[in-house]
Amino acid sequence: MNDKHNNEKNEQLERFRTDDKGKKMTTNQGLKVSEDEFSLKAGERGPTLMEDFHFREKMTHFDHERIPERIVHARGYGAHGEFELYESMKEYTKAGFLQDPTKKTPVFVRFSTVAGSRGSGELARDARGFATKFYTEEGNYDLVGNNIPVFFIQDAMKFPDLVHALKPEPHNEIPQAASAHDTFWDFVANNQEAAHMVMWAMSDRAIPRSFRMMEGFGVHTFRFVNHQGKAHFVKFHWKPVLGAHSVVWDEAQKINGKNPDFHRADMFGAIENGDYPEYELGVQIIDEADEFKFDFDILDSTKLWPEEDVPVKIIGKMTLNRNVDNVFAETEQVAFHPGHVVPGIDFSNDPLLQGRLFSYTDTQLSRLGGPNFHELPVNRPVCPFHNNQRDGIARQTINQGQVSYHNNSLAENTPATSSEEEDGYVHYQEKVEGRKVRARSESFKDHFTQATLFWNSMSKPEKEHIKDAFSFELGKVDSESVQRQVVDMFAHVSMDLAKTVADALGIAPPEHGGSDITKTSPALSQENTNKKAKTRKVAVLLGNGYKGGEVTKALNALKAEGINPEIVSEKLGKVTSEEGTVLKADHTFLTSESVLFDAIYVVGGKDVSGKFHQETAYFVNEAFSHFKPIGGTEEGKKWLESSGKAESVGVIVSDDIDEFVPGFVKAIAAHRYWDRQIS
Ligand code: HDE
Repeated sequence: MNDKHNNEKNEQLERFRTDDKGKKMTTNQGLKVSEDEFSLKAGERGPTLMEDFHFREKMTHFDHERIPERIVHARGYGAHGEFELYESMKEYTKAGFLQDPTKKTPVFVRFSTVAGSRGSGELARDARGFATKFYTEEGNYDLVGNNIPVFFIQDAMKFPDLVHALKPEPHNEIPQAASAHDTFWDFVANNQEAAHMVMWAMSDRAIPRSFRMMEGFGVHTFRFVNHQGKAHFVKFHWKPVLGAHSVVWDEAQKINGKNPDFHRADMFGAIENGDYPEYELGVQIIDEADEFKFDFDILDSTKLWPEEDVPVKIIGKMTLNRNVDNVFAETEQVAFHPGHVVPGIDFSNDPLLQGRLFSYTDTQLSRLGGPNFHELPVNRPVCPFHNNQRDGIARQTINQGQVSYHNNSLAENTPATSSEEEDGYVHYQEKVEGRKVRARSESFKDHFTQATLFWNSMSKPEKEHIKDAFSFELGKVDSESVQRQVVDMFAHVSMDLAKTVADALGIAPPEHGGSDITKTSPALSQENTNKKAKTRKVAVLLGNGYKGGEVTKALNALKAEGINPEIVSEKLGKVTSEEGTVLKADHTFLTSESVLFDAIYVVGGKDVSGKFHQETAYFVNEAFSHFKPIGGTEEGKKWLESSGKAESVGVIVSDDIDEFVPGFVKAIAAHRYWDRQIS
């Protein structure tokens, strides 16, 4: 049993685990196998025989190993953990897992990119899924969110259109995992409600440094309902303890080539290392009486609630502390659904949410092959479940007894329903009236105010990145008409933005536009996030002939700060100091590159080749152009000085390790030096 961080869910999963190591091979029927390399043939060079049941079973199973990938969010990474509450939320909700701060709730989280296929590069410019399954004593509660707090469309009716436009184009299946193509931007220009989310998607948020450094949002407005039946509107937030950080676009594209598994490797490594990713759960709460107090409709998923207007109350923390045993069994087969709720959490009339409540079960039917996917180990609730649903493909439960209907007398009318007092789920009795209409509410018609709010809230470098992102994406669009339409559309967000992009595209600037919105929301800028050096990866460029004592001291001091230094040299194996001591290289210049690290520590050595110098120059120049912190001691310091970089911000050099380390740690925590100029 994997008893590290044991909990109810882990105990349940344990019943399904099996370890084949050290066991005798059998068929699926339990028959011991005597030969597994050769099929049964009529003579050594003869044809294979039909009666070879072992071959047939092995091949048949293999032939059916794949299931359809998720229609969106196909590329994902899952991990187990637990959620602990800081303070009881009983004033607002009767949800059992939000009552008692001493109680921990097991969770499973799956992070994902949206557009790409299952094997696509993880550094795509894209929203990220952030789906959490809470295994509560009252049943599973799924918070199926994204790392962007708003969405492209307002009504679920348009979701198939959005996804068709975003996915690779159907005539040639190009491009993979990218929105930089004609159909996506044609959709945007002709469905202008997308303006706000597109601003986020073109921002640094769409290229996170790590799943560990990414916010999560429930997006829709939900309801909290307390024991007295009083409801409040609520929005959910996950705030990463390490802060929200991103890479730069050039880096993202290179990472996709060098290590398309970069995000999952980062998560896997952090959890195995004991650097458990942590996210605080926050809620924004609006009294029902205040529903119409805002200059946007709180049912509109293209709008956020500015944190400065509706503060985020931090109510608990989730820690991810266990990697899955088997990616297919757990991460691939997990089935999330925003309709998996518990008493005390209810829906709003957001038309996007309402449509999702249909789609998620429906999609599992084709993906997981039938209606019994709730029986898969990862999906089972930790509380018992009883009802009159029966049979279906791959049913595992053996329901005993004669009765499978309600009402009945033969089983004393059980399984019995529960009253509200007995924690039966009772839908919030919102009064609803109106005519049946297919229409967009008048209150949903402003598409640009919050897009401009987002733009206004960005720091200068963040604005530059957005301009570059639009210029990149539209630069990949063939249709000049689409380029024109998009530039004209975003002129309503910012003339500065639209003009810069038009210039980059070589088309005329927009004639009309501009915005008189001046409001900002500082919480939207990643400049104002938590900044920590802990868990950052540093490449230590080391060659033979370094000062052994000094380097070991520096590495130990970095490790003491929770930083992960990894040695990069010309060859794997020993790197020998001038005293004859040895450090082991983790990577070579061939197997790694600066884009895979947060910072570079250049040491070099007295006995290095010209090639080492050349490789170091490439490594450092690239990191420097990506605004990364760079440190140098010994030969590295000299090299940084002679190349003119030592004078730049975020470049820390010293001959004294005691002085060097604190300065370098501070630089690593700063993440990037956006205003760096090549001196
Ligand atoms: Fe999803 N979405 N979605 N979505 N979504 C799916 O369900 C859908 C939306 C989100 O790791 C699918 O099991 C519709 C918003 C995540 O397994 C599917 C609409 C948000 C995941 C589906 C939306 C999300 C999905 C595909 C518009 C953020 C991955 C596979 C009405 C709040 C969950 C699956 C995982 C997955 C439908 C919009 C988040 C087809 C119809 C908004 C994180 O059911």
